[in-house]
Amino acid sequence: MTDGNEMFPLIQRLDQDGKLVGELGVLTAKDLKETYTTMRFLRTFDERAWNLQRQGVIGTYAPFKGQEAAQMGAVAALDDRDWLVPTYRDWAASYLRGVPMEHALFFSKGHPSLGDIPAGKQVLPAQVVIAAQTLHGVGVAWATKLRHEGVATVVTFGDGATSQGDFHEAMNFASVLEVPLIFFCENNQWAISVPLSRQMHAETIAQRSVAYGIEGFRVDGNDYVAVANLMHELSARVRNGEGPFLVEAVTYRLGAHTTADDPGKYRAVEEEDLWIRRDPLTRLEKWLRGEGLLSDEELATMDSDSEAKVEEILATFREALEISPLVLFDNVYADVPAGLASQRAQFEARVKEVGA
Ligand SMILES: Cc1ncc(C[n+]2csc(CCOP(=O)(O)OP(=O)(O)O)c2C)c(N)n1
Repeated sequence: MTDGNEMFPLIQRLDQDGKLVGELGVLTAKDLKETYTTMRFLRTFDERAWNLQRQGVIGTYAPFKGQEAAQMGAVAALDDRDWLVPTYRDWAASYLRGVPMEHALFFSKGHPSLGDIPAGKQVLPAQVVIAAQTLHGVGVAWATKLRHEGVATVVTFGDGATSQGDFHEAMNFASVLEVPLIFFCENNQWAISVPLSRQMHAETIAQRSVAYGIEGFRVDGNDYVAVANLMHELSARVRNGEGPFLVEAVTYRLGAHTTADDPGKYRAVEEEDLWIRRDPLTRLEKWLRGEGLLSDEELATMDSDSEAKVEEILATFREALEISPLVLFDNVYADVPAGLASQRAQFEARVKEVGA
């Protein structure tokens, strides 16, 4: 049997004790401090979103706690012209690409603004159909190739997505067409309650690249330094026509799959404890402290700034909720069919009768 671990050794630069075991590479200490500040804000947001669901303010939400380094690293090397094709959990990655954080809340509410990606931002709306976006990613990357744009596209997905047919079709298409695409798998070990060991018989996801004749990589997804450096190298290579590539970022979902499930029912506390010790934030914090670049006072400031930013996001979100329920009928047809127009009229009358 193929030994995937031997073929695709885990790339790491910053170990779980926050010690450099490689080089900072293209990153500087300043980059890492900024990254940590953003990570801390994202963690604050994610935890607040969880509480908002519990308070009934938002609907189902998929937390990304634990996956910050993987998501931030995935897009670290992209510039304005590159594309990101994300899933429902990739709010950290989307945020870095210019999608306002309130979109995560819009998504949970089915709010129509969730599709309003700001003009000029090369991000697709979050995909919830597992692995469908891998094909969309191929389409985007292929289009940029046909237009000779020389840009990189990153498509993100979970480990469970690699069990779907769409993923394999996408890998095949991408390799045959040699598109400038990086398949970025956030292997967080669980597809809801199904562990990786019950998803596949191979040791690694990276080795799936072999079957499609492309290069694969396995990186410590909780190590921002390793992920960001790898993505710098690979995005330069895809822009240069050397793609596609498959990256398996080995990480862990520290929370529930979504606010609708309880991981305590399907996974061991010992496993969670192991990964809490590998928390990407703790790791970066240890390094920054070791370098004398982070103090308790700065952490306190980061936290109060993060809280203030979250409050601003919430204010924008609450304001956006003040919309007519009739928007349900907007932006579907240019010429509204008679049946739908009549439904709209009936709905409008009902809303007037009972209130929105
Ligand atoms: C085509 C399809 N089948 C099933 C589902 C239901 N579903 C939602 S999330 C999920 C698990 C996905 O796991 P993974 O790809 O590892 O991503 P993660 O949620 O861990 O980020 C499933 C099966 C879906 N959304 N789409």
